[in-house]
Amino acid sequence: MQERYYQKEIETMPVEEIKKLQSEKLVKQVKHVYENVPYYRDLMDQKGVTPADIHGIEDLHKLPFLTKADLRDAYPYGLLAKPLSECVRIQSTSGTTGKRVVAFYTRHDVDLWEDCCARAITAVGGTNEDVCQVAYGYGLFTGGPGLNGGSHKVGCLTLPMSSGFTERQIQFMMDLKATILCCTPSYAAYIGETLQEQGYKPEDIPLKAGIFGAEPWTEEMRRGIEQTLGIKAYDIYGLTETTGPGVSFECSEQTGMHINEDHFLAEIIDPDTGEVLPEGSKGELVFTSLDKEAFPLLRYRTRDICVLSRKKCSCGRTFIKMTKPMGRSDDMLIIRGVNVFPSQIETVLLNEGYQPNYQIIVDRVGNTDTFDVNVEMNPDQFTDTVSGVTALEKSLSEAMKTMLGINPKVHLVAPKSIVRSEGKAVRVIDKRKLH
Ligand code: DLL
Repeated sequence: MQERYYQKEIETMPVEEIKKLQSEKLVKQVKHVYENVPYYRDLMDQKGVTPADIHGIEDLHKLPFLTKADLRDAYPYGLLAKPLSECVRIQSTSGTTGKRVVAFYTRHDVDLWEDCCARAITAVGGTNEDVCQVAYGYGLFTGGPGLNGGSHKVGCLTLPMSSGFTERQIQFMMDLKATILCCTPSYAAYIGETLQEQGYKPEDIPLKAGIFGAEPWTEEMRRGIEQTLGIKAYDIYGLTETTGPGVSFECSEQTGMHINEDHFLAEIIDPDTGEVLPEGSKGELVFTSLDKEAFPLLRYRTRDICVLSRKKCSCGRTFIKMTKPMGRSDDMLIIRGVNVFPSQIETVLLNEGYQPNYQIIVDRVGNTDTFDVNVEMNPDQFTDTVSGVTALEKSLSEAMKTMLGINPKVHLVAPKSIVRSEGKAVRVIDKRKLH
């Protein structure tokens, strides 16, 4: 595939020029924030730093961090840097615990966000000849609106399906010959499963590419979706606080996501000490939005753990790349003292020939953690004898022990008995209430 760019000059800009641009934007942004947001002014004053101390990106480390707790404290208007009369949109996080985070956008902010999504769609080969089916949720969640806006900018025929109503998704996909599918990877897998059940083979499906993100997914899951749908599956990352999807996106190399560095300045820190780590280190991703007007963020701690790399990319883009988030510094499970990432369980399931339809249930009885994993059987196992199923459960539990260091109790359950998600899958039920 010939590499396409939405804004070639920016996306392939020499690194030194990107850094210069970032420095200029940072100086302006810090001034804008200090002058317009009392909450930030207080944080900066407490740290003894003023806009006069910030001359470029080399001074970034002088600024205080901002956390989700700050966003909640300042809810709803405390971090607003523009009058409401200049804001045209709000979006909100998909979080179900605590107070929601609301993000505000001026027209300029929506525009830059949609540019980022347009870059992602173009990077997977999207043009005005494509039919782009957006099956992320629409509404307060940023997935639908972001990719919808990007798809318009590219000039694709946009199918604003939102998530759910899978039969209807499939009917539109087939009748209107959708070529690009945008949704969560778990929903893409479910759509693939449903298509298969209806007797469609990969070559019957008009799709050529998928843009999947908003939740962790593994390389194994990518391969599964690619095979079932007969497409290339690309990752996309973002968070409501920094606009939404499109903060970073995958290119033809499919080896990590390019961060839109003209808008977002990335750092990796040690989540325990806050120390900035050198390129190539694994740590918590921190973003500074360089030119967002209404809801600018300086050094926002995402809690996502990943690695950054400036290794030359064959696609020609010069933007730094981030790996898939490898977990979150705050949702990693600690079970009987062992760190467990749900993505590790997913990897084992796919390696052992199961579908990634599972649920982890953690509880505490007395002082001991219980660790159960419900996994859907493959349809051919469903007819097995009880002793056969017990043997399969034991062997899966052993495979998980090799990966994690501890044995979960595995329960094979009937195919399709774990509730399918139309948005982000609920993989973990932690009944311990440790937070
Ligand atoms: O999930 C924005 C989005 C929509 C991204 C559509 C991609 C596609 P939030 O609901 O605020 O925003 O959740 C943000 O989701 O901090 C990550 O932990 C996780 N996340 C987002 N993209 C990925 C990804 C949207 N590609 C939080 N891989 C982030 C793994 C992801 N985790």
